[in-house]
Amino acid sequence: MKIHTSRDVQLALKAGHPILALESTIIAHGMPFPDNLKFAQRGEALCRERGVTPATVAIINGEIYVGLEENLLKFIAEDDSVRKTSRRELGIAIAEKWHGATTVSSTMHIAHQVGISVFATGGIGGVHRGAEYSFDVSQDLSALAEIPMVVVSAGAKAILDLPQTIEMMETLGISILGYKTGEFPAFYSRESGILGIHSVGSDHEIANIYKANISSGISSAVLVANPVPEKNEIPIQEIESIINASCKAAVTQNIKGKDLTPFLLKDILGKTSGRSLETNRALAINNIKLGISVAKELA
Ligand code: PSU
Ligand code: MN
Repeated sequence: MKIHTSRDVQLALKAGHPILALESTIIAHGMPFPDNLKFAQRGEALCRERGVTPATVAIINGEIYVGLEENLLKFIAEDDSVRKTSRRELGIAIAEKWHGATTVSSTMHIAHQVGISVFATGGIGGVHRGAEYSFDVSQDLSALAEIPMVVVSAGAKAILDLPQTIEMMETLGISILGYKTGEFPAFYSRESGILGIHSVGSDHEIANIYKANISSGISSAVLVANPVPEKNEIPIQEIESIINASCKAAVTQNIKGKDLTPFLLKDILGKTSGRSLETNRALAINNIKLGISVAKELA
């Protein structure tokens, strides 16, 4: 696999300086333009301000990039031909010269190939509601099961069946850590009602658990579940009926497979008059901040 690493990423890799991997599906398919570009630029700037090299991953014309120059970041944010590309589609994207935005699964695969160990996203994919009929379970889970990295998230997206997602992660051997909470956060909301998550209090503790996993020969990921800041959350009682309505709309309009998550995020954005976008932005930035400190601990 030929990978274009940006100059900054190359230098940081050589010197052993901290690097934070970032995905591009959240930019291309998770948020509308131009809010997505502003979010991506802010995330990268935060990394730099705090002494960490950002490594946004994407595919341009079938070539893999780790670390995007400004013009490529803009392209990913703006261009309609950029396709959502998960791990199973990597070979297709390369051979068929796609422009691709990488999901959690493909970003983890690529970041791990170049030796980056920390990655921040918004919320991971998981077991969709009604998966007992649709079998729709995100590849994010199989990637988390197989790739030893620290992934910082605000839990799994609330559009999913969260209890089933947690069960599946247990089966797959994924270590879940609640950041300063024993309750699994629900993306837009801090609470999900799912208790019993192992709570950690610092970036140092996260780094130690990851190192202990590695030295034990464990090859699955450490998923950090970092609740959205209180001031930005949409309480679960408020968002749940909206999510239900959006899930119904997806069934009525026969939206399935890889189109489902982007459809739901967009539909919820409409139904909340943009409030969910602000929450998504805030939680993703909050995850980048924690990812930055964990990357520094591990460097
Ligand atoms: N987090 C967000 N917004 C997003 C995603 C994560 O806040 O759009 C993306 C990630 O790329 C994740 C994908 O891998 O959603 C999940 O898609 P699916 O459910 O089709 O696996
Ligand atoms: Mn799916």
